[in-house]
Amino acid sequence: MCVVVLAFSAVAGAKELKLGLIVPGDHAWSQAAREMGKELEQRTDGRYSVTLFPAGQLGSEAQMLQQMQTGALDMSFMTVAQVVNRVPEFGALFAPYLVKNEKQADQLLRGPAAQGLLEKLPVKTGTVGLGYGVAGMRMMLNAFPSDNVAALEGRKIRITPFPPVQDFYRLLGAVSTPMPLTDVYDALANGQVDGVDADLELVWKLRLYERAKNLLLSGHMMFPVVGLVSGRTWAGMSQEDRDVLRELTRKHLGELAAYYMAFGEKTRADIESEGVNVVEAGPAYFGDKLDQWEKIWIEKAPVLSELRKEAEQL
Ligand code: 3HB
Repeated sequence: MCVVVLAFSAVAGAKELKLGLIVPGDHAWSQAAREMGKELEQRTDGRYSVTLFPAGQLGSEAQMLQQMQTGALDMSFMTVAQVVNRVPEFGALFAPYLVKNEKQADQLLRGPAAQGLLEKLPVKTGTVGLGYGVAGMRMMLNAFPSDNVAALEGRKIRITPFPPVQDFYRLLGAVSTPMPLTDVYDALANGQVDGVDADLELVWKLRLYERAKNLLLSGHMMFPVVGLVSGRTWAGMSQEDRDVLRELTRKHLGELAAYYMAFGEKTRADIESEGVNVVEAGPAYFGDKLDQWEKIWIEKAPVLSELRKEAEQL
């Protein structure tokens, strides 16, 4: 009898958290969300479970942010790119060559300036930012030889549409073309774009290398993800459950950096063996464009100077 009552009460109090992502189910962010959900269920004795909606099943990130505001969606692992559209200060995290690799990106995201930015989210977005993770460093995959920055002039480049990246490509003289991840392969195939701003995971998992053969390993920006929970969902949780959700989100997002460091090493060779011409590039490739970008963004996002100082210590 006692067992029956306990089992009943566990089910009656169970809450399913809906978590949306724009990335495909096999992307590392989706894996991290899945692992977080499993551990959350164990740690809360089944009071909470997580159901994933990957690949933009619930709409764009802008739509998911709205759904979290109304409480229709509980959680998202979302690009910080989307957050910049609501809170421009976050744009500072996309400063070119702020960090050298995913490991440094992760360290900087744990520091005071980046953590301080999370405090702006409840008022500006109606969500609570639990913690950050990374994607692979940004690079370009082009259908034209791009050994020299001048080669980018007038080219149509697929970008994730948000101001820091729009400014970057405008300064390079390229025509930036916003487009969801799912459309990129076809757009490269039919010439709608000449190149993409992307990371190695996308180039590999979306098989973009089949359609463009010049990989510019520039590592020009980090590309963080933030774990968000709806303010309404948060309000209905006990302090103990909130602490567990925060801890586990930070843990699983925090493991992404090590994953990408290893993934980058291996995948570069895999892509080269598919006949792709790989060229490495650093800040010198972009000449004075980087200073121009910095002048614009130090005004729009003054936290950039703190981030640069913290990055120097890494
Ligand atoms: C993107 O290029 O828009 C993107 C890349 C990711 C994850 C999410 C968005 O690795």
